[in-house]
Amino acid sequence: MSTSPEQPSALESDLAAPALASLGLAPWVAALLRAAADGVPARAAAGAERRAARVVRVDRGRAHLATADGAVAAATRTLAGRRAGVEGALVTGDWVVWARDADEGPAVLARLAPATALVRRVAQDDLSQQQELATWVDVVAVVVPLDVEVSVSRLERTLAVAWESGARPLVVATKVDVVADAGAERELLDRSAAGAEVLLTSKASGAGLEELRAAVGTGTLALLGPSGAGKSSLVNALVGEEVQAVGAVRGGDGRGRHTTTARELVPLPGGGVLLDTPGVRGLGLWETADGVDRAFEDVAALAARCRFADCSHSVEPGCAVTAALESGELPERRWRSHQKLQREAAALAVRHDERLRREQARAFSKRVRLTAGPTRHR
Ligand SMILES: Nc1nc2c(ncn2[C@@H]2O[C@H](COP(=O)(O)OP(=O)(O)OP(=O)(O)O)[C@@H](O)[C@H]2O)c(=O)[nH]1
Ligand SMILES: [Mg+2]
Ligand SMILES: [Zn+2]
Repeated sequence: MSTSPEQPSALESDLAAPALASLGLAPWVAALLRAAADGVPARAAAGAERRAARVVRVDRGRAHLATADGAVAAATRTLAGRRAGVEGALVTGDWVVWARDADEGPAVLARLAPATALVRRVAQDDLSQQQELATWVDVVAVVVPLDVEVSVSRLERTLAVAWESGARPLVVATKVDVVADAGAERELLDRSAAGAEVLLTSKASGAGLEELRAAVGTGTLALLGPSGAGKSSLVNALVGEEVQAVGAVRGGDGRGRHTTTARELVPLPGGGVLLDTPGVRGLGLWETADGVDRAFEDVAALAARCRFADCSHSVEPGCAVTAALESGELPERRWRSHQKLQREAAALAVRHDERLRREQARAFSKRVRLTAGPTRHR
């Protein structure tokens, strides 16, 4: 399709639209979208104008797109999309090229390979798989509620996920208004955050909200944390309106009931986007060796100082980890949770390899059956 010089294409006007800019469209992402649109084969959605959009939410079978002129729901599987060779499932946060197909309506024709992605390792029975949860996130805020005792191991696990995403991790403590000694909480969080910045916030007092707003900037900030932590409350506080439902905390254990049920992008007035998420469960299955190392940079740095490269940090002479445990430089509890996470990551990797091995064995036996062919049908 050729464009006259006076009349910008629909895609170019999208890429210049304030609506997409406020959804975090950076110039370099616009360039990628341009290239992706050029790459869509002509036979996919022939004649329809290519447009740009961001996926704000994905329901069963439908991707809700924010476009330059409003919300559009596109089927996640379309013939046009298949012709265009769209790869991978659509995920909240995706930047896509789409068009109104004459038969199928709005159809996604290209999905940018994400620069950053929140990923969950799911282990089901004997399978382990990666599942993308959200993409194109600039900051991952690990949300820690202060109305219950801080779970340092959960913080560390979630930070591992944050590091692995490729985005900048941030620790956001909530409900600081209910805390007697905020200084002590900050100290604990600073110690466990392995270099990530820590913000203490409260929707009740407004503490820390300006800093959080500044951390979003014009990018995308994802809120990750347990149910009832106050993620949606933070969204509402920054939007200045009750856009997200907020749940009541059950008496006693301070735990909420999963009020938010979908991952959803919420644009902020003045630019920038928040990603609200449902409380995360089963974080024990998210770890990877890489993420663990980055969440435990202090431990990794110690281990690098051991005399033996393959030190098991138990009986070896010149072990920097044992020395740091003895001197108290490395808290016992932190070391134990590092060990636990590493074991889980290792177990997951083994399950993954096991699955690969079985898949290869299956493919092989299928080939053998095929070549053996006719002799089997007597
Ligand atoms: N005291 C106090 N309570 C808060 C604060 N922020 C949130 N809460 C309360 O915490 C409860 C849970 O808040 P939500 O925002 O729904 O929590 P969530 O993290 O979105 O929970 P899910 O959607 O279930 O994952 C609600 O009762 C809020 O009123 C705060 O700053 N101070
Ligand atoms: Mg919520
Ligand atoms: Zn050692």
